[in-house]
Amino acid sequence: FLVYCENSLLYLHSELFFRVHPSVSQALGENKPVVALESTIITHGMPYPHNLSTAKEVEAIVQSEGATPATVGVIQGKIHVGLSPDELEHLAQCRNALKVSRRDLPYIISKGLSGGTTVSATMIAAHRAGIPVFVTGGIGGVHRDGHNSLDISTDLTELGRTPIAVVSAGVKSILDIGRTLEFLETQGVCVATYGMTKTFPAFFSPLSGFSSPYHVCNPSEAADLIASSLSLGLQNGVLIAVPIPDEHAAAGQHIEEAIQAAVTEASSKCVTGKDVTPFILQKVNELTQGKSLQANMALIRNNAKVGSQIACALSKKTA
Ligand code: PSU
Ligand code: MN
Repeated sequence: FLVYCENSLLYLHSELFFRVHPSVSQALGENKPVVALESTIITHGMPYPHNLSTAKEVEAIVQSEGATPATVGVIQGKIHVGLSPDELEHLAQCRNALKVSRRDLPYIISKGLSGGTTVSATMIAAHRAGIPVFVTGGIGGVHRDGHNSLDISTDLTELGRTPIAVVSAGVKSILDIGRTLEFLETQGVCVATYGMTKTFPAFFSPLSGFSSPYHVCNPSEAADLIASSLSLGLQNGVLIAVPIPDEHAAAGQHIEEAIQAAVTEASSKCVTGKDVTPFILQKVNELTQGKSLQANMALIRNNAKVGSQIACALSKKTA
C-alpha cells in the first residue's frame, strides 16, 4: 500500500517538476533524432552574452544536422527538457542560478529555484525523457589530487549508472586525466575517441598523453557502439570523446600554462566542492584574455555537429 501511494504520488506530481518541450516530445514520438544539451555551461561555464549566443548557435547546428535540440535546465523548481528562447535567455541572464548535479536536484526542486544542469543532472533528465544522445563541451572528472581530496565529479558515477551516450571533447587538463580514465573503467563506461586514432583528447588539445580503449571512425560506428550498449541493457553510459579541430587547438600551450596557474590559485584560495570547476574555467578565461573561451565555443560547435550526426545515425538504426 505504501509503495502504491508513493508511486501514485510520484506519478501525480511528476508534471509539476518535469516538463518536456512539445517540440522534443513530438520528435521523440515520431522516432526522430533528438540531442540533449546541458546548461551549466550557460549558467557557470561562460560569461553573458557569449553563453547565450553559444547556446543558440549550438541549437541551430543541431537543427541544421536534422536533429531536435533539447537543452535541459531547471526553471523555478521544474526540470525542463527543451527550452523556449525566453527560457534560454532567462537562464543565461539569471545571476543566482545554481549549478545543479544529481545531489542538488531534490533541494532545487523543493525550493522552486532555477539552475543550470551539469552533465550528471542532464543525463538524468535526458534518460527520463527518452533521449539517448547528449552533447556537451567537457565532462567533469577526477580533480588533480582527487585521490586525496576525493573530489571526483559525479559525472563519472552518473556515466556508470545511466544509459546515455555523452559526446564531449574529452576531459580538461584542469583534471587528472589518467585517473579519470581509470575511474571510468571501474564504472564500466565504454570510452571511445571519435576519429582515426585512440588518442584521448584534453578539451583544448587533441592530445592528452592518454589513450581511449577504443575509437570510432564515423557517426555510423559510434551509433553501432551506442546501440550495442543499449541492446545489452547495460544501464550505464558511453563516452564519445571528440578531439578539438586542429585549427582551434593552436592556443593550446598558452592555455595549458593558464590552467596550471588557475589550479594553483584555486587551491591557495581554498576553493572547494562544486565551486572548483567554475572558478578554474573563469580564471583560465581571464588569464588567456578570452582565447580559452573562443576555443571552448569552437569545440562545442564541433561536438554539436558530430553528436547530431551520431544521433541521426542512431535513430535510423533503431527505427
Ligand atoms: N568542464 C568544462 N566545462 C564545464 C564543465 C566541466 O570544461 O562547463 C561543467 C559541466 O557541466 C560538468 C560540470 O558536468 O562542470 C562538472 O562539475 P564538477 O567538476 O563540480 O563535477
Ligand atoms: Mn567536485
